[in-house]
Amino acid sequence: MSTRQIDPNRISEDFWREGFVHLPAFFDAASMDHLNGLIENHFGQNPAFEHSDEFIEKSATEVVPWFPQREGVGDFDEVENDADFRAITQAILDDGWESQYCMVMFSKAGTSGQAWHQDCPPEGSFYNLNRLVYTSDIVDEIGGQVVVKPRSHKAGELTPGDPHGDMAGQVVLSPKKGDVLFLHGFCWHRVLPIKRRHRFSTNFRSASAGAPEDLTDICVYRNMRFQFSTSEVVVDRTAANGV
Ligand SMILES: O=C(O)CCC(=O)C(=O)O
Ligand SMILES: [Fe+2]
Repeated sequence: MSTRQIDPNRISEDFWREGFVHLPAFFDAASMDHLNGLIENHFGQNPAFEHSDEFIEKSATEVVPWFPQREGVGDFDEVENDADFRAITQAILDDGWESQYCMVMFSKAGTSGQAWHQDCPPEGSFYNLNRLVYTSDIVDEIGGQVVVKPRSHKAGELTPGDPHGDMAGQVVLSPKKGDVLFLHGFCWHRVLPIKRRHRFSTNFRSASAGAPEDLTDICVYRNMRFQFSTSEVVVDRTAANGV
């Protein structure tokens, strides 16, 4: 039985108003330490980047993904199957929602984090729900804070502009070990540069009923739309950017 005091409907209301909800101390430290150890082991200290140089340069995004469940690592299932975690997801996405995958994202010290983006094009009727779990603290000395623009999930396409520039109204979040961040895929967000050590987040991505599997294949940045499956810039937005 869970000892958490949560009201999934209230959380869902906050989520739909703001485009995100940050829930502190949701998972206990011992299970987070266990997952964090697996992640550290998997990546070692210096993993290779899988993306092309063009992507890294244009997107100003440097992350290395890992899909543990696809490799038969079952330890992450406990988070995914947590009853409260699922109840909140159900309240937000309603019947028919599905888990897409569990993706750990690794960033090395000295890398640029992630530029402003939307995980999928906002003109479609489907969207992804990021369910980000933090297995270690995101602290100012290390960097890698998550920046969100509240209510932007209803504001249409991310505006062109400086990929990493500050935006009016932005909120900087520093999730701690065991925190969960529910984040709408249309909500404008970025990750600040990683100054020291390395940084992880683990995303139990899900989507509403009927969403296609390749929903997040095209990501919207301030200077382009990028398609991961083909490694192509499908829309160049630099003219609109004035850059
Ligand atoms: O790593 C994070 O904290 C945010 C990652 C992100 O942009 C996403 O999961 O869509
Ligand atoms: Fe994202």
